[in-house]
Amino acid sequence: MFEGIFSYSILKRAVDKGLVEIHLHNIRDYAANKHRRVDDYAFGHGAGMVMMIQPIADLIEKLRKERSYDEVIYLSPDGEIFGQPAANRLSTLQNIILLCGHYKGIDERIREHYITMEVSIGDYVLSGGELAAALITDSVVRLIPGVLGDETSALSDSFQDGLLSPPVYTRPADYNGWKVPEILLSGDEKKINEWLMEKAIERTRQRRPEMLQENDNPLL
Ligand code: 6GU
Repeated sequence: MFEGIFSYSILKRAVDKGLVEIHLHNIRDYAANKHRRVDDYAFGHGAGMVMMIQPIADLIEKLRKERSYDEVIYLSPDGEIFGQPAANRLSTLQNIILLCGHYKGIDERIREHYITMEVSIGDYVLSGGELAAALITDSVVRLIPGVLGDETSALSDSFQDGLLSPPVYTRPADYNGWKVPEILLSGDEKKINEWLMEKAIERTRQRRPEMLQENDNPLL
């Protein structure tokens, strides 16, 4: 599931440039039984399988001998909803583990003894944590200095200043009568920046009004 995602575009470039290392581990490779089973029936519940402690514990113990980890993150719908502030913080760390849950979840003792942070990507249920792990990886890696060509572009992303992005345009300035706003062609940088900020605020007010209320946006 991950190989395609990590083999293209910005993630691939980041890996090729040596700016990040991404290691994939298959929990099944750590199963102690010959059928490579990593799940078992839940104690005290009818339905659903639970991921066993031993393969996960062995993998985490092995990794912790190789390097120290700043966070061991469990991807689960009960986690804290992931957002840009968490992406920013994770991008400053050295090493993190992303553990993908499956089935009904992982044995609670793994959460108690190894997990330092639980993350969800939204209020819907996925069949496993892999898509969430890929999404988090993308959002974190692109913030590592040197990963994006234009150093400033991560800072001007939607959300980075608590606002949605203003509209953008490129050539031609007139496409069969559909015109680019005059001000963007004026060359007046101050006026242009004021216009962009106004449009960002207007778009945020129309589409995500709650963002203007949140966290005392210093720009407003
Ligand atoms: Cl991180 N995992 C699963 N299985 N479902 C989710 C999720 C994670 N975040 C939202 N739904």
